[in-house]
Amino acid sequence: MSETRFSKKGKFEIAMFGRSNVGKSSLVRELTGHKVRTGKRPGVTLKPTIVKRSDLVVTDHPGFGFMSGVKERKQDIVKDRIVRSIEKNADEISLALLVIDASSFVEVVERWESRNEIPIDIEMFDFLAELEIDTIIVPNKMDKVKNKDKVLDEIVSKFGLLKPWTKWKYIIAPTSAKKGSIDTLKILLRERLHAAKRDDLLKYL
Ligand SMILES: Nc1nc2c(ncn2[C@@H]2O[C@H](COP(=O)(O)OP(=O)(O)O)[C@@H](O)[C@H]2O)c(=O)[nH]1
Ligand SMILES: [Mg+2]
Repeated sequence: MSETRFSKKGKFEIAMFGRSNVGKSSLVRELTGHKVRTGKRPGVTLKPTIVKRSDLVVTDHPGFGFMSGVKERKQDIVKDRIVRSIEKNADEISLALLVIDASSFVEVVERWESRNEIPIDIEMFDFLAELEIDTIIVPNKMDKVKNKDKVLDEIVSKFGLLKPWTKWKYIIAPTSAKKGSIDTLKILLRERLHAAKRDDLLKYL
């Protein structure tokens, strides 16, 4: 990670990505206290929601991937826009959060794999890595998961990371936004801010 990435414009931008309905807006609300609308009909907006707290900027991007009631073409537009926006702003993104629904992720990925397609979340993870953007995977909705360690092991495997998931705790933060359990994520965010010499922003998280 380069220092310049952080010092540019003096902002620390956390960019959130993920399919619709995984809990991105709920997480933004839990993290910042900002009342982002949640559970809204997905895929309607193309623009990210931006929450600013001094130099800390959280961008909640529209959900990519399948959305019921949204035309396929519109879904492609959303994905292309997100990809282009990441390419264009790569230098300004200090940290990306790739939010997934832990309770359905493995099943959804396997459905894509059975069609010989690259699951969109995996594609996005690889894309962020290619651009050398520091990325944290956030398996949300952990309250709906029974065998947590087993599911998290399966999740990291799907991203091409070796089990056990506990080896990857610096880039994986299981949460339950609905229950307000986001400590794992908060700890990682605080570590990233500290590493970027932005302790002045700790108070906003
Ligand atoms: N069970 C459970 N539901 C959640 C959790 N986080 C969000 N939700 C619900 O999932 C739905 C979508 O949440 P939202 O934040 O709007 O997702 P977004 O489309 O990714 O922004 C809402 O009904 C939330 O209440 C969670 O941790 N556990
Ligand atoms: Mg949302």
